[in-house]
Amino acid sequence: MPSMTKKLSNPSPADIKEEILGKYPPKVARKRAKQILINEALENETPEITANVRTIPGIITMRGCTYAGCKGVIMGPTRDIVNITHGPIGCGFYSWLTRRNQTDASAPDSENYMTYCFSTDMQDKDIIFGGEKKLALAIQEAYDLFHPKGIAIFATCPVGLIGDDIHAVAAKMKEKLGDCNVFAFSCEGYKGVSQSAGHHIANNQVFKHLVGLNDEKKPGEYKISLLGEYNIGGDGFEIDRILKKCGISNIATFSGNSSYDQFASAHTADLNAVMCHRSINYVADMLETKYGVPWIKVNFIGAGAAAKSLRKIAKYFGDQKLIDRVEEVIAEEMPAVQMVADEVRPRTEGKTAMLFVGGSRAHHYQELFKELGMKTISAGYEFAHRDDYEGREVLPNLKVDADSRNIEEIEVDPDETRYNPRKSEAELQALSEAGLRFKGYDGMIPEMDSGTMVIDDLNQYEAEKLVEMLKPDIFCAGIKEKFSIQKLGIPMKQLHSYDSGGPYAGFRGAINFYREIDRLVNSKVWGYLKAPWQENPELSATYVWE
Ligand code: CFM
Repeated sequence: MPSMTKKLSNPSPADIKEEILGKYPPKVARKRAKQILINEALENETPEITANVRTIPGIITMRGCTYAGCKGVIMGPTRDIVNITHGPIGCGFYSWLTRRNQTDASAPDSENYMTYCFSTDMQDKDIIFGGEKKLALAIQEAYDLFHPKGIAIFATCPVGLIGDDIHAVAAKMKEKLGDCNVFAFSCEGYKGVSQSAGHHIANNQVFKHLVGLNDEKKPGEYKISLLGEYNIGGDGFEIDRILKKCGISNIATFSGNSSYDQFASAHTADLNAVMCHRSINYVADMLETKYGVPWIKVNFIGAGAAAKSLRKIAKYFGDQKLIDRVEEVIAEEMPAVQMVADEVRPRTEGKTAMLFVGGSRAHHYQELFKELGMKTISAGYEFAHRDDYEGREVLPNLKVDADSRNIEEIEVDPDETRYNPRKSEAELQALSEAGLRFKGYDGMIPEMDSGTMVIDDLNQYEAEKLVEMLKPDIFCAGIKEKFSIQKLGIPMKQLHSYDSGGPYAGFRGAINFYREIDRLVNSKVWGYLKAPWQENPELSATYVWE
């Protein structure tokens, strides 16, 4: 196909932006211009980007829907809650085992419903006459079969359109069943502009219906909860291995390899460590307001970042025994990481990467690329908000539009009996002065070099243009992008599902990542993408009668 790209030998970011926008009608171009940012060092401030706004109809976005964010992302990784999709069978089917969140159900008494697909399988007549009765029957059937501790109901688009009252059905069934916690999520696919709205809807309900149900004291000296870690490709297993080695107890992971009881006990931890800021930061705030548990931002993607995060946790508890143990663990783990980094680095140094992932990985994975000596030349989130780009300082200035107003914000007050500030104001102050930052996140933009391109809600057309013009050595995104990028002759790494690989978190994860990226960016196969006759049409033939 003839390419419309102007032949620029060394296009500047401004040329690229102009070229991309040039294809759009003026109104679309004006809107996209605010979501395509050329990073520059401004005096004391971070450049502003537009984010968390509707995708323009007709554009092939990389985003998913609100139901996906709720049912798939937040509730998907919990093994012992039965998740029933109330809707046509397609929604249940396509969200069945498609995210690579892993679980460990090896204990003899651990239930695992993740391998099942539960759906009310709505038909035309249910759309016309209402689906509430069918939903109640489905809940009863799941209960009779499995007797789970909890049943969660997820609304799909048609359920919202016909007005089934899923919360009333859930409340009625909870009362009827007696020993099963039934709750529902109004997470219709169209409810928000992306899956981010689904995270919020899910987390609010988890906070209302699950967190705080179990006050029993869990064993452990240093108790944390890990917020926003979903155990994709076993990342959570590796983080748990490291924490355990350090003597840190993980009370609850939201929600990788989690269970009903972990959510119920989360409020008993003494610190919340936030991995994915986008999907869960408000839960950290709510846990602090209601129960007095402070939070810090961590990142276990990248060996250096993992070591830094462990040191932060140790600093918070302030116990010399833990501080020393963390140093010992880092000293034990790092040589193997360093050995592979040293081996690979001569082959990866100076190569370039582009990262377009949901809401935190496009930032976190820049750490791993830095450890390989690679430069991230363009990155963006599918659905993150301005605070994930520019830092939490912008939170008070965020515009509340009709779409964000649609998503419930729950009011939380200190719990009358269980609010217990884990550190006094003076202790928190002293820790902050010693360099430990609470509730802090600076976002992705300040950490990227000037002249790099930060693009929100990238679409297929823009992805192809970027790759054509900047020719990165690797492009990271998801399955929807994979093959169109590979057809352009650029290796593509899935950073949602990790293509069947992983873990990439922690120390062992870093080693896995270094080796895979080395293989990808140095493979010769990309040079053979064009058939010989496309490059050099030298064969000729004549018809016999000529
Ligand atoms: Fe958080 Fe995630 Fe992400 Fe996310 Fe996701 Fe994911 Fe992601 Mo896919 S919770 S924002 S909604 S880190 S499923 S584990 S990889 S888009 S960058």
